[in-house]
Formats: sequence, C-alpha cells, structure tokens
Amino acid sequence: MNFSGIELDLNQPQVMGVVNVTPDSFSDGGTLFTNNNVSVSAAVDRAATMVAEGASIIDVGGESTRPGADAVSVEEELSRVIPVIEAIRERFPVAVSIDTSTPQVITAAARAGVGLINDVRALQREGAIEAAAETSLPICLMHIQGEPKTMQEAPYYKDLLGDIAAYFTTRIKACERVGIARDKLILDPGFGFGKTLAHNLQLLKHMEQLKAFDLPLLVGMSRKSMIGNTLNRPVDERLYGGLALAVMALERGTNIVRTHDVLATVDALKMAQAVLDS
Ligand code: PT1
Repeated sequence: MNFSGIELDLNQPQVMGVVNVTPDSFSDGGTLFTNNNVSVSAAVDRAATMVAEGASIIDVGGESTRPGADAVSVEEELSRVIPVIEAIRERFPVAVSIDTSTPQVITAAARAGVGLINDVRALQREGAIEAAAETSLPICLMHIQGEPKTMQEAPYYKDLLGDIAAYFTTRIKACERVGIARDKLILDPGFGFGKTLAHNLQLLKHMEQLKAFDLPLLVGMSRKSMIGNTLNRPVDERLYGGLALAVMALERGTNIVRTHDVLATVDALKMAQAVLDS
C-alpha cells in the first residue's frame, strides 16, 4: 500500500509508533508539551527514536480519544499537529498518519504530507468523509461504539463480531459512495472504544473473522486498560501484556500494530512472523 510516496509491504507486520501531541493522553500525556505549547523538537526526537527502532508509520494525534477525554477546538488541534507532521516528513523517509476526526485537520494534514488518515470515528463527523475523499489518501476506519467521553458507560453488543462487521459494512459503503476506493481502506476493531474487558478479550480471540472483508487490519492495544484490568498493572507496566496481545493479533491476520513501545513490538512481531513463515 502506498502512503504518500512511502510504499509498505502489508504482507510483513508493520509497526505504527504513537506520537501524542496532547497534554492529556492516557499513557504519555503532556510529555511533548512545555508551558502548554507543543514542543516540535521533542516530538521529532520521539519520532526519530521510533524510526530507528523499526516503526514504519508514525501516528500523530492532537486530540486524546481515551475514555472520558475532552474535545479540543479545531484551531488548537491544527496548531498541535501540523508543525509536527511537517517536521517529521522533512527529516525521515517514514509514513506519517494523522489521528483525527476533524475535516479541517484531515485537509491540512494531507497538505503537510501525511500518508494515512486514522480516524477513530471512521469519518462519521460532519464533513470528514468528503475531506478524506478529496485527499485520495489511504484511510483507517476504526470501530467505536458511542463517543470517547461516554463510550465506557454501558457498552452493549447483541453479537460482538457481527455488530462490528455490520458497522464496517456501513462505513465501507459510505466511503464508496463518495468515491473512496475500497482498496484504500484499512479496518481497526477499536480495542477499548465502547467495549468492556470481556468484549475486548473476545474481540481479539475471534478477530480473524474480520479477514472476511479482505482488507488490511490494524490494531491498537498498547498500554490499554484491557491489559491493566487483566494483570492489575499501572500504565507503565503493561509492556509484556501488550506484546502477548500483539503476537495474538498477528496470528489472527493483523497487518499493522499501533504501539507506544516500538522496539519491543518490532522484535516480538519479527519473531512470531518467522514462525508463521516457517
Ligand atoms: C486505536 C487507537 C487509535 N487507540 C487506532 N487509533 C487510541 N486506529 C487512539 C484504554 O482502555 O486502537 N486504533 N487512536 C487510544 N485510545 C484509547 C482507548 C486509549 C482505550 C486507552 C484505552 O485504556
């Protein structure tokens, strides 16, 4: 798949490193901020480390979507992410994705050189799908039930995998209706987005069912509460649990793993892939 000039072989596991430019992210919130301003050089340093560790995509986000997070203004989101995207693209031959649901941010990020639109709301925000179509870029459509602010209040599914598949069918059709080619789409089941611990575990266990769409799959489980709640570990002690989940996702057909822990994840996936290839 081509990510704005960067060609990635999705038959090999690809690792997406997370660069959060938010003051309030769940795992590394505020570390790239000083005096409430984005530190572009700190973000570039973080990206440089992740590229050296083997990340092939850097995911830049300016609005936290963790459970309970507050919204930000369009102006604030733009001022956080655009300078960081430009700086990373200037320095490294790496694909950059923009983690956003905001149409103005989609448009500006495309101009700044991103290769992938990563939207946890699967382009449901007013104007987002048209903005995304206009860019001709690949898009990651993530499943979410509800909105980040309230999604963990009472998640409910009649048929977990069936409901998520039905959602993807609807969103893929919506994309095709505005002229987005099906082969530009990547699907993400959205671990932690309107799901109980039991839902998250069942979703991973059965996620190979999503291969029926015949589209690339992306997952993000790194440091999430599904690990914390199972192991009773704080956010900074969830690496080993996260590696187990990443390997299980690979076995079930995942193509891209989104993580805060690039080096460890690259090694785990390389090792697991060697076994799958043998
Ligand atoms: C994800 C993802 C994302 N996750 C994609 N983008 C986050 N494509 C942000 C918790 O339960 O999985 N896929 N962008 C981060 N969101 C969360 C959600 C963080 C839940 C933490 C939790 O702890």
